[in-house]
Amino acid sequence: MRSFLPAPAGTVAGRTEHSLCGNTGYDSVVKGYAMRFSWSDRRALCCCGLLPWLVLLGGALLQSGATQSLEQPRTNDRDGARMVFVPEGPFIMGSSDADIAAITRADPRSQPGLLANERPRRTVSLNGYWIYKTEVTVAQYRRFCSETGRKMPEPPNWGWKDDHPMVNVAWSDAMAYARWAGADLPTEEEWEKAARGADGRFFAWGNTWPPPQGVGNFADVTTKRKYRTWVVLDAYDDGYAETAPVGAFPKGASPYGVLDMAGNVWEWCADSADPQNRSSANAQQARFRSVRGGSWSNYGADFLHAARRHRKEATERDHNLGFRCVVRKDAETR
Ligand SMILES: [Ca+2]
Ligand SMILES: [Ca+2]
Repeated sequence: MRSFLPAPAGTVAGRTEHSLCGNTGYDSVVKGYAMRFSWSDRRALCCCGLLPWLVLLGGALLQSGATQSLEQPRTNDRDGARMVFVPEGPFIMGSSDADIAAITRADPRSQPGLLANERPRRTVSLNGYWIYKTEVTVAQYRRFCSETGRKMPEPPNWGWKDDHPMVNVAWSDAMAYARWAGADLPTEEEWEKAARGADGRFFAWGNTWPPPQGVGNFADVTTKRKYRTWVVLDAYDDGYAETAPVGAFPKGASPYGVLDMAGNVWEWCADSADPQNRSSANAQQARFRSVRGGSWSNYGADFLHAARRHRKEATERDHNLGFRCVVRKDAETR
């Protein structure tokens, strides 16, 4: 029987997951508005004399600044990565004790003690930024190596596959790539907002656990066929034993249309994760760095919910750990 997590505190009362456009994607919403004005529609509007009013309305929106937050998706010319825009404004970050209890109830295999560092649940406001729609791929990283003379790391045991996420990279490798691409690694705040939107949902896809089929690449029955002693999601089959091609699960898109924010590979963030050194984000000497999102080797709600905070030694290279980049709107005007 499928269990459903209660709506987190702070969710707008009376709205369903669907009304919060969980799987439609931010860019799709923008495109949806554009599609309504076909040429035939425009002719009809002209005939009715509405066009001048539309022009006036557009001018008023521009003057009010209302359109400034609706930045279009764009491509990073450096590496060809597709990026979606996360508009400025507040979102709900972290977990309350009640949230942690709800996750543990929905998935009794969860370890609530590991989630204590997500507290408190709070409102955080960020400036606008673009984030890569998918994890950086093997092909993109290979090109970076080719142009900079950097050596590719050892491949995972399934070999390098061009459209799969890059793995086996240390934090400094990921940061070097981001700089080469004219970008940065996301902060934990940027990563979490891109994953769960502004409505305080637990997972990128909403509040449903176990996950609906097709929302991401996790430790599943396909994984179990290859790694027979592993614990997996017994009723979930995504078809991939290890990594999957990036962006293969559009049903799991975050409210902004960002893909694989749960599963496929963990993602390096910019932040220091030294327990005594949390405030010095980006400190080059940090021994530990934050990683977010879980991977193809995780099966639990405790690992796959969007607020999960995990860390790795910055020099560690792992077959389930990659990254994606951000480009900040304020960085473009400097
Ligand atoms: Ca899988
Ligand atoms: Ca991921």
